[in-house]
Amino acid sequence: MIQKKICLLGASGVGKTSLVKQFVEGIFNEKYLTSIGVKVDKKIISLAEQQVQLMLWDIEGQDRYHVFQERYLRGAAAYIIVVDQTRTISLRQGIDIHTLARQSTNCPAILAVNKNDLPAAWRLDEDEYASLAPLFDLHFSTSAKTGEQVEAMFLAIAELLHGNKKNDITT
Ligand SMILES: Nc1nc2c(ncn2[C@@H]2O[C@H](COP(=O)(O)OP(=O)(O)OP(=O)(O)O)[C@@H](O)[C@H]2O)c(=O)[nH]1
Ligand SMILES: [Mg+2]
Repeated sequence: MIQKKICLLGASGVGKTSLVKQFVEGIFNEKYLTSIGVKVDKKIISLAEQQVQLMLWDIEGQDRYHVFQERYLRGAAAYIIVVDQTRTISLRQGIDIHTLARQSTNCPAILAVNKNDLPAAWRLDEDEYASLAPLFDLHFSTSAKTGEQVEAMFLAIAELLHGNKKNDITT
């Protein structure tokens, strides 16, 4: 079976851990327990022709120590930049992290605007959207709480990576 490493990146508290938990376990927790280091979860996705095992690298918020641990990206087939629609600054932080990540990998990048069950503190106007959209291969409006677009996002990523032999991890 092929394996694909996918990193979740973004500022603290945007919902990286919650997205993985919702996708892998179908659980959501209101309590905030900040991540330290990295935790890897696995889930098998069945595509039409074959199964893909996603290895989800849930990484601590990159604003924590003001350093970007690019070594976490080694071997990644894709990364998800998670931003929080209730906090405007998280978009700027997400784009900064994306810029840094681009210095070490050219793999597909996905934007997840999370917490879509809560009122939005910001919305992109047409010009902003036009400049942001080309930076990402896919983008989603997710909720780790309701599960909206969570499975759809990981499925779309698996499909995008399917057939892309680069960065396959074989066991
Ligand atoms: N309403 C709502 N709350 C969310 C959502 N996603 C995460 N949260 C809450 O936001 C807080 C932070 O979520 P985490 O998943 O721990 O965020 P994180 O990005 O992993 O944070 P760090 O590990 O510190 O980088 C928690 O209290 C979650 O319950 C969501 O989609 N909707
Ligand atoms: Mg976390």
